[in-house]
Amino acid sequence: MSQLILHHYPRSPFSEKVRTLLGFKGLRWTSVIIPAIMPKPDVIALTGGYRKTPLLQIGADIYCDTALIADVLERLAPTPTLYPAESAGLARIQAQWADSTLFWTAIAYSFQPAGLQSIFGNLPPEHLKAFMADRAAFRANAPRMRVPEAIGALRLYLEQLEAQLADDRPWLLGKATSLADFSVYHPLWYIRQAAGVAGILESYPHLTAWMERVQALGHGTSEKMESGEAVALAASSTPVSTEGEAFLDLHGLARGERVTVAATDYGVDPVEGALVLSRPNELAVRRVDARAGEVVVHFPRLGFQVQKVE
Ligand SMILES: N[C@@H](CCC(=O)N[C@@H](CS)C(=O)NCC(=O)O)C(=O)O
Repeated sequence: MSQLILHHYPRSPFSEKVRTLLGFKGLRWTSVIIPAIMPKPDVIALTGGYRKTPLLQIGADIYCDTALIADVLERLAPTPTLYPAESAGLARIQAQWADSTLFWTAIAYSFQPAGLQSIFGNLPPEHLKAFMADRAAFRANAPRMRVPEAIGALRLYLEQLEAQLADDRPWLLGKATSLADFSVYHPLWYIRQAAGVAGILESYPHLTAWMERVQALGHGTSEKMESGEAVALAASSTPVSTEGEAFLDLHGLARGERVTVAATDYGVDPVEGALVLSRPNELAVRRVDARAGEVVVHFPRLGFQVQKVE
């Protein structure tokens, strides 16, 4: 199996989603810790602009966004599956809801003063200020909730999730684990980090027992690498060939045309390159970086937009 390099940092909920996916699949991986705020020169050398966390690197192929990373891990290690036949569609839909709606509700809820104190209490005030300034720019388009709305919405969501587990099923969609478990888990894991406001979870016994089950899947086995080494590894690797792949054209673009690809929700920094892959669920651009060399940067189709560079 190719070397799986996860670029992440400990407190990142979407990174926790992927760490737990790696545990579920029992994979060995390489851990590169990246900064939580800009500047991130080694991340940008690899992606060409995309700055969200986490990234999966396999040689000179860089996979952005955890929806795609989940699919890549499924391709590489199909068992145990994230998409059980009886609930694959539902798993993707519940995961998409959790990665957007539940996630932003959990963030707004956790950023109450008592939650902030638990998460950032040990940070010097200037670091907290730098973090908040970074996120204000990053979140330009993200939904914003105030605390009372976040509390109200979170209670309802937790009740709904508790009801989903009330028949003593082990996993959200039944007997089999699915992607839904990992996407619902990471926002609730973040609330747990916000210890001062995490008590809300204790009113939901099925949900807390389910969280223990997800946590028990672990994080697989990892070894550390410095980010500069990961950039050098990209430079000395060749991206996987995309020749001969069917090319789904929805934009009036030919293979190899210069485009930008950017997220449509938040963290919308564009990545420019030649469009070399256009699958129903995945896009990729090839770019040449002064430090990382020739890399192919991959994105899921959902949540991203492609624009021709004139
Ligand atoms: N849709 C993205 C969301 C990723 C995301 O929002 N990650 C957060 C951290 S958990 C982030 O990028 N924060 C800013 C940063 O790390 O620079 C995914 O599934 O990977």
